[in-house]
Amino acid sequence: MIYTVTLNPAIDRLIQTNGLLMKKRTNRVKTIEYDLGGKGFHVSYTLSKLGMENIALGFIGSENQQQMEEILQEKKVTHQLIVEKYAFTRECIVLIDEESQGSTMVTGNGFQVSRDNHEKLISQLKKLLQQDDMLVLAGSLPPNYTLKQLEEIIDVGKVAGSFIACDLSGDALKLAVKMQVNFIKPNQFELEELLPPEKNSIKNRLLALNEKIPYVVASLGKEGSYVAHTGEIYRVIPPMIREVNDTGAGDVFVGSFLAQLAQKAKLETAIAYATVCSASKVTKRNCTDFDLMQAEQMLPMIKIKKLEGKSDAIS
Ligand code: TA6
Repeated sequence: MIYTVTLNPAIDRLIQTNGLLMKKRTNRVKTIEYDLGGKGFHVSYTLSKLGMENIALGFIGSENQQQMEEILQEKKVTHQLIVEKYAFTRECIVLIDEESQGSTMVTGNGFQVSRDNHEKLISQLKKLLQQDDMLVLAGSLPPNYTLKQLEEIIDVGKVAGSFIACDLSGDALKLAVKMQVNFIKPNQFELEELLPPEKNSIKNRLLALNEKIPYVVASLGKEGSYVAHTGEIYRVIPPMIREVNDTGAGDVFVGSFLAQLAQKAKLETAIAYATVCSASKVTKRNCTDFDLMQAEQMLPMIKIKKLEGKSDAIS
């Protein structure tokens, strides 16, 4: 089974403005839509869409529980969430304009998780997790949630012997690296934070991380990604597409990559599917959707090259 954990859940409020979105101007709303938010939930949605059984774990606020549950139901996300009383699940505002030239996100902070609820999550994970399972930890930590608490969660996965995938950032990501989880997906800035760029090319930084972490994906947005596994580095160039809303593209990448790994696909197949599914997501208006048929049509348009020698370049 694959378990995703969303510690800091969210409802995405997608606001499309009339005309071009501009600073120092009154931007009038054209449409408003609510969508699933929170990286772990997005990964669950992707997994389900690709036919992979999974359960979304984590927390949900009691005060707007019904709204969040309705979105989860509509998106067919199977979940076993722990309710935090008197708390509101945060809203993340995603702004796109009429021209739909990419999105801007403003994220809420989220609610504090009580000690009791953290303990409940730990016991739930201890009961559920087994060796063949995958544990996916994705998204920001709730306010005042400590690294120690995150460490306890990763520890349960370690003790169970599960495959642990982390899409985390900042100190949480550093902890995941220190604890030698199985998969991380830093972006370019996070990669620089993990290992300073002065002496290190991307390739060397990835190789250093790959000594501890079996799968390292460095995402470069429109520029594609690098993937490191068993000491080999792959440079991935995505298809050229018209960007509408890139919010959630990273989550689709993680979900489709892990779906392929869970099915024991070859690494290059996992990379290819993750790249085209996330490219398809970028062409969609909302924050979760992607189209598998459109994605598969893009398979011949991507380049995956194993890097030889010292160069980071792809020819
Ligand atoms: O990756 C997109 C997204 O999942 C949005 O839906 C939004 O809810 C946001 O990320 C939350 O990110 P955070 O890092 O704050 O957990």
